[in-house]
Amino acid sequence: MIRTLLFLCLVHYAPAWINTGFGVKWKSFDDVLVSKSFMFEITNVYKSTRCVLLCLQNESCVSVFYRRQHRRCQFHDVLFMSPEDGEQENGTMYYSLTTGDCVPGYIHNRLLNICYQLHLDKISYDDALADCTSRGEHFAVIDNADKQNHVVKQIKSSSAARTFSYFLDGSDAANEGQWVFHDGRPMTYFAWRSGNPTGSAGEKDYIVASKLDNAFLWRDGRQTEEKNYICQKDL
Ligand SMILES: [Ca+2]
Repeated sequence: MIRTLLFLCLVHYAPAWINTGFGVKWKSFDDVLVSKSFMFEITNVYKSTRCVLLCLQNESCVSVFYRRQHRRCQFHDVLFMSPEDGEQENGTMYYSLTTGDCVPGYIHNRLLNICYQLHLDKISYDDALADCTSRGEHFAVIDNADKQNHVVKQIKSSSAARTFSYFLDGSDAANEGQWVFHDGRPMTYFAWRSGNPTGSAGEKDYIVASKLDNAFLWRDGRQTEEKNYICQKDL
């Protein structure tokens, strides 16, 4: 779904504040207000560009709403993927923030230095990985609790995304119990669901962030399973 959203115009920011970057107005988000889980809100802002500039100043900020009639900026650390996730309010302008090599349409958490996309089509591990690598990407690398918490919050922020489970980077196919990322780096952080991993040698060698309990904790999954997936673009 995210790939189908249209971009309207670029709003340039003061280059003294950050090296590269811009806000992208998501045309699909006209007249949409998301009132939940915002980071913070300020009042008495007269232009939406001011909201974009303020969002750029905070590395946690991924998207911002300018509520014109209230002259307020509403900052978020997630990207809202669907108008159905918000309420309708005339005059609200929505911007997503990307910088550097993270292209529009991706979720860019500058604080965590990750750039990624959720893919809401359910396909096999091999096909999902092939889709990521076709763009020079890999499955999302979750190597600390902050990234896990952020990605879970991002998934939960979308009414469509939160109904799925996702392939993430990491495998113990080469050596059972020795989990490594795509580049061979040993994994040291895990967000296993209770009782996982469950696989024995040669089976369940891949990581799935499971929708069970709406927690998106991990289980070890099989290569033949069909799941949704998250691709990450290196910056
Ligand atoms: Ca295994």
